[in-house]
Amino acid sequence: MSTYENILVEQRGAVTLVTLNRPQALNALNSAVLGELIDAFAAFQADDSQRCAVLTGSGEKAFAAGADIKEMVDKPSVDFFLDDHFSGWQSDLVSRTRKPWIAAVNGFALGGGCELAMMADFIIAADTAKFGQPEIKLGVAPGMGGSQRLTRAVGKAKAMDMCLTGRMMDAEEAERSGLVSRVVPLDGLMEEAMKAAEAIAGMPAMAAMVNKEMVDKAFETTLEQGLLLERRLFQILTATEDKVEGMKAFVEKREANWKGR
Ligand code: CO8
Repeated sequence: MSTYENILVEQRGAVTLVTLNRPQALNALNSAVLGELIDAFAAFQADDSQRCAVLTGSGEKAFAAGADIKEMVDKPSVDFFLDDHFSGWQSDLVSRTRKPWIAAVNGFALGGGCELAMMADFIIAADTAKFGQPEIKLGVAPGMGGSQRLTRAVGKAKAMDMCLTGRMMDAEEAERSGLVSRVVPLDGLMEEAMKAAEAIAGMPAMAAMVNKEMVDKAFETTLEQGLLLERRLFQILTATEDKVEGMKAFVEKREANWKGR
C-alpha cells in the first residue's frame, strides 16, 4: 500500500493495481490525483517486476465522474491557458506508459473519467458502467482527449451523439460500439480485470510492449506506414531471447521460460 492521499497503489505479483480514491467526490480528477497518478505510473514503468497495471475507482458508484468541477469553477480562463490545463494527461506516463494497462470501469466514467479510461490499452466494464462526455452541459467540451479517442473508438456518429447531447452510454451499448472489450457483472469486475492483467503479465515483456505500440500506431499512421512499422517491429522481436525460447518451447511441447528480453 502506498502513501498517496488520492489514490491507492498495490502490487499483486507482477500486476500493479491503482485505485482512484476520492469516493466522496465520485473519484473526480483534480490536480492532486493527476500528480499522484503520474508518479504511480512512472514507478510502474520503472519497476521491472511489474508487467501490467489495472486502474479502477473506489466505491461501487464511479470509476471517475470527470475532471473536478469544483477545482475549475472559479479558475480564471488565462490560468487554464498559462498552466496548459490538462496537458499533463497527454504528455506524461499515464497516457504514454509503454507497459500495458487496463481500465476496470466500475460505474460512472464521465468527462475526464471516460477520457482517462480511454487512455488505457483496453477497458473492461462492469454491467453498471456508464460512459459519457457531458462537458457540453457545463459550457465546455472534452479537454483530455475525449473528442479524439472516443471518435477513434466508436466512430463519428456515436461520438457526435455523445458529445453534442451529453448523454450517457451504458455498458452494453459501449461494448456493442467497440468502446469496451468485455462487460462483466460488477461483483466479478476486479477478478476479470486481474485475470486479464495476470495473463498479460505472464507474456514475454518486450513482445507485450511491442504489441501495444503496434496497435496504438494504427491510429496515427497510414496503412502503408503502419504495415511497415509492424514488419520492422516483428523483425526486431525475432532478435530477442524470448523469440528463441518461445518457438523452441512450442516445438518441444513445454512451457516457455521467459527472460523478458
Ligand atoms: N467534480 C467535482 N465533484 C463531483 C464531480 C465532478 N466532476 N462529480 C460528482 N462530484 C461530487 C458531487 O459534487 C457530490 O459532492 P457533494 O456531496 O459534496 O455535493 C458527490 O460527488 C456525489 O455526486 P452527486 O450527488 O451529484 O451524485 P448523483 O448520484 O446525484 O449524480 C452524477 C452522479 C450523474 C455522476 C453527477 O455527480 C454528475 O453529473 N457529475 C458531473 C459529471 C460531469 O459533468 N463530468 C464532466 C466534468 S468536466 C470534465 O471532465 C472535462 C472538462 C474539460 C474542460 C476543458 C477545459 C480546458
